[in-house]
Amino acid sequence: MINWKELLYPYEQAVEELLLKFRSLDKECRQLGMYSPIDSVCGRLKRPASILEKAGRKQIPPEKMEEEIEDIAGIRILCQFVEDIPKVIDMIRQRKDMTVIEERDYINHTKPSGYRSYHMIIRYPLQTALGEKIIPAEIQIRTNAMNFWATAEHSLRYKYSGNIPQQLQDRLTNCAEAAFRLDTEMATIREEITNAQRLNEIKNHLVANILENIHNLYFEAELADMNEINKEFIRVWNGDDMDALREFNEKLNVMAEMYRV
Ligand code: 0O2
Repeated sequence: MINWKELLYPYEQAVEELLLKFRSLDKECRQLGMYSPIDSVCGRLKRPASILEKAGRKQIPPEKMEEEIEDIAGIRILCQFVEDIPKVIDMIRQRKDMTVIEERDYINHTKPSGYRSYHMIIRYPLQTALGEKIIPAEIQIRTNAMNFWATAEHSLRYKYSGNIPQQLQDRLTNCAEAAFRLDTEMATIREEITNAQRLNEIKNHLVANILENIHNLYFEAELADMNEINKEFIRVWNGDDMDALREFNEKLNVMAEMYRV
């Protein structure tokens, strides 16, 4: 009898650590004002029924399941654009806290089903209460469009136990082609989109600084001055002019410094 709770615990730990690491990497890139090729990260543990089904299909004996089923722990990294995928792949290849042992490129070699994604099989050293345990894990890297299609197809495959009716299969094939076209079209306006997103991030950062400065000035400045500052903030904010926001923030920085002295 397999003790699933005990068997899956280290894999669950590995998924949590990997999620944290890739989310932190994304956050750090953004905080440093660098472009992050990661849009979002999610993870899952393979369900016991799915582990047993795969073990049966690949004739893996129970004692070898942990070693030979490499996607018990899985994380998925979603990208906005196809061009971001090689950047994520490089980031993973360069990491010192995991070893890539296999890569499967279903983007350049689309599966007959229409499935597109890049898979990396890694070995992740997990520090457990009983010492180090090397955990195999699968990282799937794909765009949001590829994911939209794969998630829908996965649900249908599950519903029809792998035998999707031909008519539905044909429609899925059309949808896969549409997802591919969407990725191709998005690539043509990638620079426009990333520039706009970057500008938004800079603006949000600036406004957060301004609000923090205003908050701190409430403790130091005269009420009349604060009323003026609030009015000016509303005017600058409504004007939607980055330079004016920057100048206003600078002015508040100087004021905060003066009060500090
Ligand atoms: P789960 O647990 O539901 O996520 P396989 O023999 O295909 O089971 P293998 O050899 O590890 O396994 O192959 P592969 O194809 O590199 O990776 C399997 C995983 O990739 C699948 O997990 C899916 O998440 C995804 N995948 C592969 N092919 C397809 C496809 O045609 N459609 C969709 N939607 N996803 C696919 P599982 O087994 O479904 O497990």
